[in-house]
This record gives sequence, C-alpha cells and structure tokens, in this order.
Amino acid sequence: GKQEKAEETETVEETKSSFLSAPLISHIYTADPSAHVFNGKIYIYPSHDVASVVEEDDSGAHFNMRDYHVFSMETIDSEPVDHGVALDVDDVPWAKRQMWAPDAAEKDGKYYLYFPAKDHDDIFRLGVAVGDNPEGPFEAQPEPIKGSYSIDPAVFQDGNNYYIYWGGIWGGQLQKWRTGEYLSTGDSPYADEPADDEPAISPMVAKLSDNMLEFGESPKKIEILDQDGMPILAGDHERRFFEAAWVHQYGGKYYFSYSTGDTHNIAYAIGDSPYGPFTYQGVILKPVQGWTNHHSIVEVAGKWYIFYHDTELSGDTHLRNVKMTELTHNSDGTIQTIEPILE
Ligand code: FUB
Repeated sequence: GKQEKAEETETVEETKSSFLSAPLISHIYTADPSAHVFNGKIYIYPSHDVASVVEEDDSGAHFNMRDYHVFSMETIDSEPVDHGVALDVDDVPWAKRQMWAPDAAEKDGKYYLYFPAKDHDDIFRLGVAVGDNPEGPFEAQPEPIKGSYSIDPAVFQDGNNYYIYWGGIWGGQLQKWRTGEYLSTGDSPYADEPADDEPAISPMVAKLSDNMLEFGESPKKIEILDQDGMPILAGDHERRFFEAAWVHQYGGKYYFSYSTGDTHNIAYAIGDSPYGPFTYQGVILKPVQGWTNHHSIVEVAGKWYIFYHDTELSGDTHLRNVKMTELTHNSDGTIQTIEPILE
C-alpha cells in the first residue's frame, strides 16, 4: 500500500526531466485523455484534476474532480485550445462527486459526452450529456444510464454501431457488481475480488441504443484470454484488466487496451469482434510517472498516436498532465512498446 507508493515516487523523482514527450496542456491539470477526430480536427476529452482537500486513500477519493474541459487541436503539432467548462457536477442532477475519466462520440451531428461519477449513495454510475458541438457545452441527462455502474466509459464506433466499454476495479467498484447487484463486503479495495486462481474480473461492453442515451442491449462481459485460450487470472496483476478500457480497429482486427492498475502498464489484447474474446498481446505503454496510467489511441492523417498522462508538472499522483506520442503497429499487427521514462 502506502509504503510501496512512497518508494515508487522516489524512484520516479530521480528520473524526472527525462520524459519521452512534453506536457500538452500546462495551465490546468488534465488526465485520462480520450482523443477523437471530429470534422477534421482533433478533440481531447480529459479529466480535469484539481488540488483537493480530500485525503488520499486506496479508493481514490483524492481524485475529487468536479468538471470537464474540452480541448481541440487543428493538427497534431498545434497547441491545444481550451474551450472552457463543458460540464460541471452541479449541472448533473444525479451526480455528487468524482467526475472521472470521460469519453465522447458523434452521431448525426450531435455530440455525446460519457462520464462516470459517484451518485448520492457514493455508487459510481455512468452518465451521458448531449451537445451540438464537439467542444460542448453538454447538457446532462437527469438520470444515469439505466443499469450502469463503475467507471471509465469508452465509446467505439463500428460503422453504424456504437459500443460502450467500461469498468474499473478497486476504487472503480467493478468488483462489487460480480453478482449483477451492488454487493460490498468491506471498504478495502481488495474486498469482493475473486481469489487469485479464479478468472479476473471482466470489463463490460454494450451496444448503445439508437438515441445514444441508454444501453441498447444487456451488458456483456469481455473475456481477455492468454495465448492458450485460458482466461487471465485475478492474481495475474501484470496482465489482468484494472481500468481505462479503449478500443481501436486496425488491419481488420479489434484492439482492446487497458490499464493494469497496480502494475501500471497499458496492456492490449486483440480480437475479431468488438465483443471479444480478446487475446492478450503485451504492453503498449510502460509505467508513467504517478500511480495511474490511462490512454487513448487515435489515427490522425494516416498516423497513429497514443494520448496519455503523467505527473511531470506537479509530481503529485492526482495532479496529472496530458501528453501524446506516436504509436507504431508492426507489420504482424503487434504494437511497439513505448517507454515513457527515458533511461
Ligand atoms: O482520473 C480518475 C481515475 O484515475 C480514472 O477514472 C482512472 O482510469 C484513473 O486514471
């Protein structure tokens, strides 16, 4: 727990100033960047980190964010423009706190912002807010998505179909929904987890309804398998899903990427369908400075990029800054591993 974290911070402190890329945004703290190209422009939908008076704990209470800013870039080399507050927690009737990692989608000229937040019972739910422009402002639906829970929604468009992926264990509460109902046997982040030799907790997927505001079908579990076709186990912290789901398509295959949480990698798995199963391949992005690792992958003008974050500007795990670097698919479809901290 805490001791390990302190030691990790010391190690990264030593390597400070030797980062692969520079912060994209420095006037406010931003994290969990979901990047998309809409109308030929790059839009970034990040979390907006704030210095919080809430004490750090293992459920991530210190990630006490209250609003979202949207950023746009004319080209991959240009400065991001801050479009200001696109949605505030006070304008979301059902939400109380912790506006965590968002994503956005476009359909028929309308824009949809998907976000997790704790409701008035401190249970994470997923919300949707609708806007006429990619930069917002967005108007929140009065209720969360029916049947939604946990964190980190990511929406992937496949032709006319839109799929929402989500989930995060520990502070993200996904382990408390294993029975289909919210069931909490304790406050420790490890409570409600499967035994080490059981299959790891699955991230979730559902096709969105035509109006983009609800699940269009019963949510399904996503299977992440090893090279032998066996489920990755709960005790396999180097490879099991923790949070930060993202899907992109390349060479006719579906790539499911995610954070391994307490081992701090962005890992990926490949499948033939947006529902999976996905077969584990390896690490896309090694640990960054700070505890969390959270990314998105986007194609811009024929090249692929990964947007991610670290804590270069603050040195504080919950005050992060967004970064971006090129991502390379090899000719066999695997992805080259990125080392974000230089030797
Ligand atoms: O930013 C708050 C939470 O930290 C996100 O929802 C997680 O993915 C992690 O980055």
